Amino acid sequence: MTRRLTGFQPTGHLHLGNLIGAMRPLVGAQERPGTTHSIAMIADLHALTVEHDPTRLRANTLQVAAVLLAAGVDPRRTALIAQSQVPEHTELHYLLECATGYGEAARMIQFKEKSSAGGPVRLSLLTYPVLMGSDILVHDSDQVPVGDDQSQHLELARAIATRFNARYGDTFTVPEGIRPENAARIMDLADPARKMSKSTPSAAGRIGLLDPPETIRRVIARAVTDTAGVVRADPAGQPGVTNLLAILRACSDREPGELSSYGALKREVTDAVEALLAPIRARYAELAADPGHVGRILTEGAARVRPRAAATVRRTRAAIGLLD
Ligand code: AQP
Repeated sequence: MTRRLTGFQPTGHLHLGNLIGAMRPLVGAQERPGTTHSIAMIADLHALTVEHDPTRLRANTLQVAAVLLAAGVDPRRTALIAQSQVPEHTELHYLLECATGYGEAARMIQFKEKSSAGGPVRLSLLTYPVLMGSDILVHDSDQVPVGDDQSQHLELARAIATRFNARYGDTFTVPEGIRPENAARIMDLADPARKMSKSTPSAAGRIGLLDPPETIRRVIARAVTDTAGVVRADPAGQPGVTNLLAILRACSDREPGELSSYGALKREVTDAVEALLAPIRARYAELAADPGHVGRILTEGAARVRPRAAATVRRTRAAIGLLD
C-alpha cells in the first residue's frame, strides 16, 4: 500500500488551484481502497514562518479542515490532521536538522526569495524545508504530490533521508515526488504567467472555494485572454485561454467541445466552476455551524497517525545515538 502525504498551508482561503491540483486527487485516491493510504496535513507550523495573526491562523486551520471535508475528504479513509497536533513532526525536525548542512537550507530558492523581500526574516523560514522533510519522513510516506515550487524541498528531504540511512543505518523510506493524474496547474486569471495562489495580495485572478456565485462570474468574466480570437490550447502564445480551457476540462471532467468565442468559453467555465463549487459551499455551511465537530475530526486524525510517527522517531533516536 502506498503512503501519500499532501499538505495545505492555512495561510488564506483555499482556491480553485488547490482543489484541482491537490484536493480532488486526494479524494480520487479514496475511491481506490487498498492502494493508497493518504494523510491530508494542514501545515499550521509552516504558517508561522512568516508574519501571521494568531487568531486568524487558528480560524484558517479550522476553515481549511472544513473545506477539505466539504470537498469530499472522508476522515475514515484519509487521515486529516493539523501538523502541530502531531508533536513527532517537531521532534523529528530537530534530529533531521542535525543531519542537514546550513548551506543546503540557505540555498533553497523559496528561502532566498522570501528572505530578500525585505522585513524581518524568521529563523524558521530557513529551517522550514527540514520541517517539511520531517512531515514526510515521520509518516513513512513514499509518495508526495508536489508542484514545481516545492520540488527543491522534496529533493532536500530525499537527500537528508538517503544520507541519514547511509550514515546511521536504514531508518527512513526515501519518498518520491509525484504529480497526480489530471492535477492541472491552475494559473491566476488576471495574470496567467503566475500560479493561482492564496497569498497573492490581489484576489482579482483567484477563485476562492467559498466565493459566492457573483464573485466567480465576475472574476471569470474579467479573466485575461488575448487578441487572437481563437479558442485553442497554446500555452506559450495564449496562456490565459489555455488556463481557462484547463479549468473547464478539470471542472467538467471532459474535453471541451468546439467554442466559437472567448465569451462562450467564459460562460462554459463559469457554469462548470459553479456546478463544482455550489455543493462544496453548501456542505461547508453545515460543517461551519459545528466547529467542535471539525476539531474532533482533527484530534482523531492525530491519534490515528501518531503510533507510526512515534515509531519513526524511536527508530531515529536509536539510530542517532540517543537513550530510549
Ligand atoms: N495554482 C495551483 N494549481 C494547482 N495546484 C496548486 N496547489 C497550490 N496552488 C495550485 C497545490 O495545492 C496544495 C496545497 O498548497 P499549499 O497550501 O501548500 O501552498 P502553495 O502550494 O504554496 O499554494 P498557494 O495557494 O500558492 O499558497 P501560498 O500562497 O500560501 O504559498 C499543494 O499540493 C499545491 O501543489
